[in-house]
Amino acid sequence: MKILSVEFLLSADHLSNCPPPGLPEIAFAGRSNVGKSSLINSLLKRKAAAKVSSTPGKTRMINFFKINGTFHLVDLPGYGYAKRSKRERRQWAVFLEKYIKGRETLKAVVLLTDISVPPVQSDIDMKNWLNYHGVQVIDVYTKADKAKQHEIAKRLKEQTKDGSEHGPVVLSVKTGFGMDRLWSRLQSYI
Ligand SMILES: Nc1nc2c(ncn2[C@@H]2O[C@H](COP(=O)(O)OP(=O)(O)OP(=O)(O)O)[C@@H](O)[C@H]2O)c(=O)[nH]1
Ligand SMILES: [Mg+2]
Repeated sequence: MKILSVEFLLSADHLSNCPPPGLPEIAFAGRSNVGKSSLINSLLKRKAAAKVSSTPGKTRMINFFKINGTFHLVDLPGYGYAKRSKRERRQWAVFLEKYIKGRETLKAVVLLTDISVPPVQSDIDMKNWLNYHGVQVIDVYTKADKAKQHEIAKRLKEQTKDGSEHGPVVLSVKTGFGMDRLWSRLQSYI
């Protein structure tokens, strides 16, 4: 995909603050610190379109980017960040639910998991919940640069058992491995 333009649209904390629906949209979800914002920057070949941090909890609102004037990429805050107050986590869960259920232009959710860290209950719950609401899920195992070849092979073997139509995409933002594969999956939705 040739990136001709990247426009940061806005940060929203409520469905009514989101940009008017129109263009197809792909959102990035996963645990805090898994690398959602880094992946968006890497896809867009921009250093800092989305804010990245080594401390979890960096992204706190839903951030919308308009690409080539034709589609949106959406950076979601991570889930499972323990340092947030209960109230804040609750508010966030309600908003996320409204966004996923109510956003008619949402074409797919890229669900990220760290390849070296086995999925935790919140990852499984998220995937089931997205499936339940009929949302297309693109499974991505990231940070492959940190994993050994046999770990990658093992994770892929587990994943093919879950009956998904397509296998997951394994990638590394650090090395660029797997990025083309992810782009071609994204393009099938936009
Ligand atoms: N080794 C390695 N590190 C990565 C990779 N992708 C992201 N990181 C690092 O992971 C950390 C978290 O990255 P972010 O992109 O801020 O993570 P996030 O999922 O957006 O986090 P929240 O906004 O807190 O939900 C940063 O230190 C990144 O440099 C990768 O492919 N390989
Ligand atoms: Mg982030």
